[in-house]
Amino acid sequence: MKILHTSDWHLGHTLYNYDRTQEQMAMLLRMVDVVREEKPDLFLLCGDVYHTPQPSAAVQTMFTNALVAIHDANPEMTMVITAGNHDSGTKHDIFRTPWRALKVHTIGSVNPNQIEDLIIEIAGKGYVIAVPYVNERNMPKGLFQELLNKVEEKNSNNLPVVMTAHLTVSGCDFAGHEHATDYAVGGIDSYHVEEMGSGYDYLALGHIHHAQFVHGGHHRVRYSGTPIPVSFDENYPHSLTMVELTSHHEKPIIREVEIETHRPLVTLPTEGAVSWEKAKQLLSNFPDDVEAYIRLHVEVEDFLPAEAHAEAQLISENKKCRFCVINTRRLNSPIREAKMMSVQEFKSEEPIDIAKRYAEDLGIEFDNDMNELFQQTLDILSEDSRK
Ligand SMILES: [Mn+2]
Repeated sequence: MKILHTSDWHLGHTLYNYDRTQEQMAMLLRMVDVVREEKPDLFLLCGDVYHTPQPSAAVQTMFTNALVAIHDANPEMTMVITAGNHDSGTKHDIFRTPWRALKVHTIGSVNPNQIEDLIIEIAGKGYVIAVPYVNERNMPKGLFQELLNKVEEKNSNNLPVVMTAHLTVSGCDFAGHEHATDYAVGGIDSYHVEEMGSGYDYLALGHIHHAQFVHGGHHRVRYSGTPIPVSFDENYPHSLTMVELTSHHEKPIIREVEIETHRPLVTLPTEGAVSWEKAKQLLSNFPDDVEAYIRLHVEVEDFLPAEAHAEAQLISENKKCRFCVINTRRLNSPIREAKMMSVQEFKSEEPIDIAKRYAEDLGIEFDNDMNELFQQTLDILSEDSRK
């Protein structure tokens, strides 16, 4: 069984209010080409189809047209599309029935009384256990192993077994995810790879945007990463993953297929930060005809000049690049070493300590007034959550 594994398309994502339809279309066309060339038996899109639960009509049309084009590129192929934490699970299921006519299976949510709905058999080829994003509070206990056991019972021909999930597996590399809150908020908790059960031949993951094998997953547990960067910090090549499985209990053969970014996200300078004067120079030296998004990293003594943003806009006016944002770093504030934190570590932090660190990063003094204000806000919030 040959599998194309992708996730986190985030269709409809805008970058600093710039419309990204063009690049998203280019990515979708590339998907169609890869499917035509590779002729996979199974196409897996493991969550975060859209960037928001309420995508516009135009974005939904773009996606549904792309699905039909991908199907047409290899009509024998089965497609399995699960919802991610950015998607609306219920909306994801609306067209479940008509999509089946094109061998497209949409899985938006888990019904604990009908978990066998998550098992898709591809006749003579293999099994897919399609688990969408599930808020940890609603995740049925032992769901993964129960599903794997159900498949094991049916699988008398020793066909390959693939499972999907949209979640964080602990110990993976968060590169590209700027805010730790991406994991802690929205109910995304991290799972140990052992909690995902045993009995699958390949575990196709979505949620983390950097393509990678999961540590401890014996080279059969993998995030495909985003095919198109969603943030400036995703400054690595983007790809989809091709997997070949011969039979149950055999090692998968895995390779990446690079997806070129149509309009790259560029940070100037590429490392560190420079003065505002130097940053302006870098921006004006940026080639006129290169389509890119630009972020500037600027070192300041106190604050950026008020007109800095307008100045940068003016410099890029006659260029094809799109100026997005200026990130500042204060010269005199001691630069704390960036610290990698696990979700557990982050959760054990007191909110006030996180706020204090944030203030420190911004160069704001966290005085008694701030302290009090923060405490009051926390009290209001905790009262609200009790209602
Ligand atoms: Mn995502």
